[in-house]
Amino acid sequence: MNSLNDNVVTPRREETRVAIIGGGVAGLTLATLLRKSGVDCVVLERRDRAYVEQRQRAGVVEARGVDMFERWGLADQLLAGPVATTIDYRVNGVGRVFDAAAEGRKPSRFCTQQMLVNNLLHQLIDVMAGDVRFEVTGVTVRNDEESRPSVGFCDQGGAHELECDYIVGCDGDRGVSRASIPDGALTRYSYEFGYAWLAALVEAPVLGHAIMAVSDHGFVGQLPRGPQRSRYYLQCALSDGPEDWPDERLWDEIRLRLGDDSIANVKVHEKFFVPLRSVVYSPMRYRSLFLAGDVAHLVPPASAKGMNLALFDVDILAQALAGALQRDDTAGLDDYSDTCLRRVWNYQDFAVWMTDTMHDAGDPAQHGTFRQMTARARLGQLFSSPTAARLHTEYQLGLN
Ligand code: RFL
Repeated sequence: MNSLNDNVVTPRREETRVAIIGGGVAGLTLATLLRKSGVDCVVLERRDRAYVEQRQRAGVVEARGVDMFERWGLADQLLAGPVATTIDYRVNGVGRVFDAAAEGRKPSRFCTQQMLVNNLLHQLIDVMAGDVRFEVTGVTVRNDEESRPSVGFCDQGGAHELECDYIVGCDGDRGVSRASIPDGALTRYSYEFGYAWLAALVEAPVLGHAIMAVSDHGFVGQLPRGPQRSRYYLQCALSDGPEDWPDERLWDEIRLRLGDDSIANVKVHEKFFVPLRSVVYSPMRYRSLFLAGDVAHLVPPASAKGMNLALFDVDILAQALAGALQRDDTAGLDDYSDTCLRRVWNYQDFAVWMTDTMHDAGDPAQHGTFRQMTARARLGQLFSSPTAARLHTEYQLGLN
């Protein structure tokens, strides 16, 4: 019961094993895996369910993620959509289709982040009766040596103090969990690429293969976002905003960069701008608080790996938490940060490769004509060198 005393609200005390801050793809997947393992947890999400359900971002669950959901017995419930193995890499309008399929490996699948999140919400809340609190405010983290870890928050019922064994921060780059860690405890590594992407969700499907195209006018990509829609990404200046990109200019640039005059203007549902940057925080743990997903690392969207890295983190963490809480074996938790960061750095390197190659090979104003030609040679290797093709396939499938 809440009690009021001189305007001081006594929070209602609650208990769980794992308190998860953030109900995006990382938090919801972790909670679903923990429920599957029989570990009690509560997800605290600041937005309402409708908002979380409609937030659109990634499009492909890599092959490793597909394997992971199969291993947890959740692939049929969570993944939908056709297989995704091909990318049309175009240079000045001339396309070559790269097939990222490997013998004996299951393919990646088109499954938009929105579709995955909707399926997770249904599975976790409606099927498994999981505990997700939406629209919470004022989340605070208590993670010291003196007391049991706990998370404070408010909802319509008042103030709560959720005691737990472990706290997991899945609250993205601007959340409160990482901010609760004292200065100096984590190292931040970052790199700014110096340009941005305009992302435009449009009412037109991808016809054929996903496209990543460079031209002398800059980068443009077109990636599937469901049966009726696709997202175009266009390289633009960091300072660009919506006023610089009316729909007419958007379509003119798409036609110019793809070298295809037959593309018609169709409805544009949304436009937003993403600065291209890479960030890593190390280690991904502070005492009883673990970080997973975007709160610990950001990759530029050219790599299409942010959601997939988040899925890897929570796969490792769910197993480690179950080991600690059910078998008193904390080895998995002790290794968590090193295990994830090894993979994160591999994919940061892949993201730098993709981002530099797809932009240097385009507009020579980027890094000059010499780097334009070396980047085009690098892209060409994917089609002439089986060794280069094999490494690229491994990265696309998420095997590194
Ligand atoms: P999310 O999905 O941002 O979820 C964080 C959640 O935490 C909540 N939150 C709080 N809750 C309670 N209290 C607080 N104080 C809170 N602060 C925040 C938020 O409301 C939210 O619900 O992070 P998460 O779970 O770590 O998942 C990461 C992925 O969303 C992200 O990496 C991907 O979307 C990145 N990404 C892509 N990844 C891919 O694997 N393939 C792609 O093709 C791909 N394309 C993209 C992308 C990201 C993009 N943007 C928007 C930068 C394309 C774009 C344009």
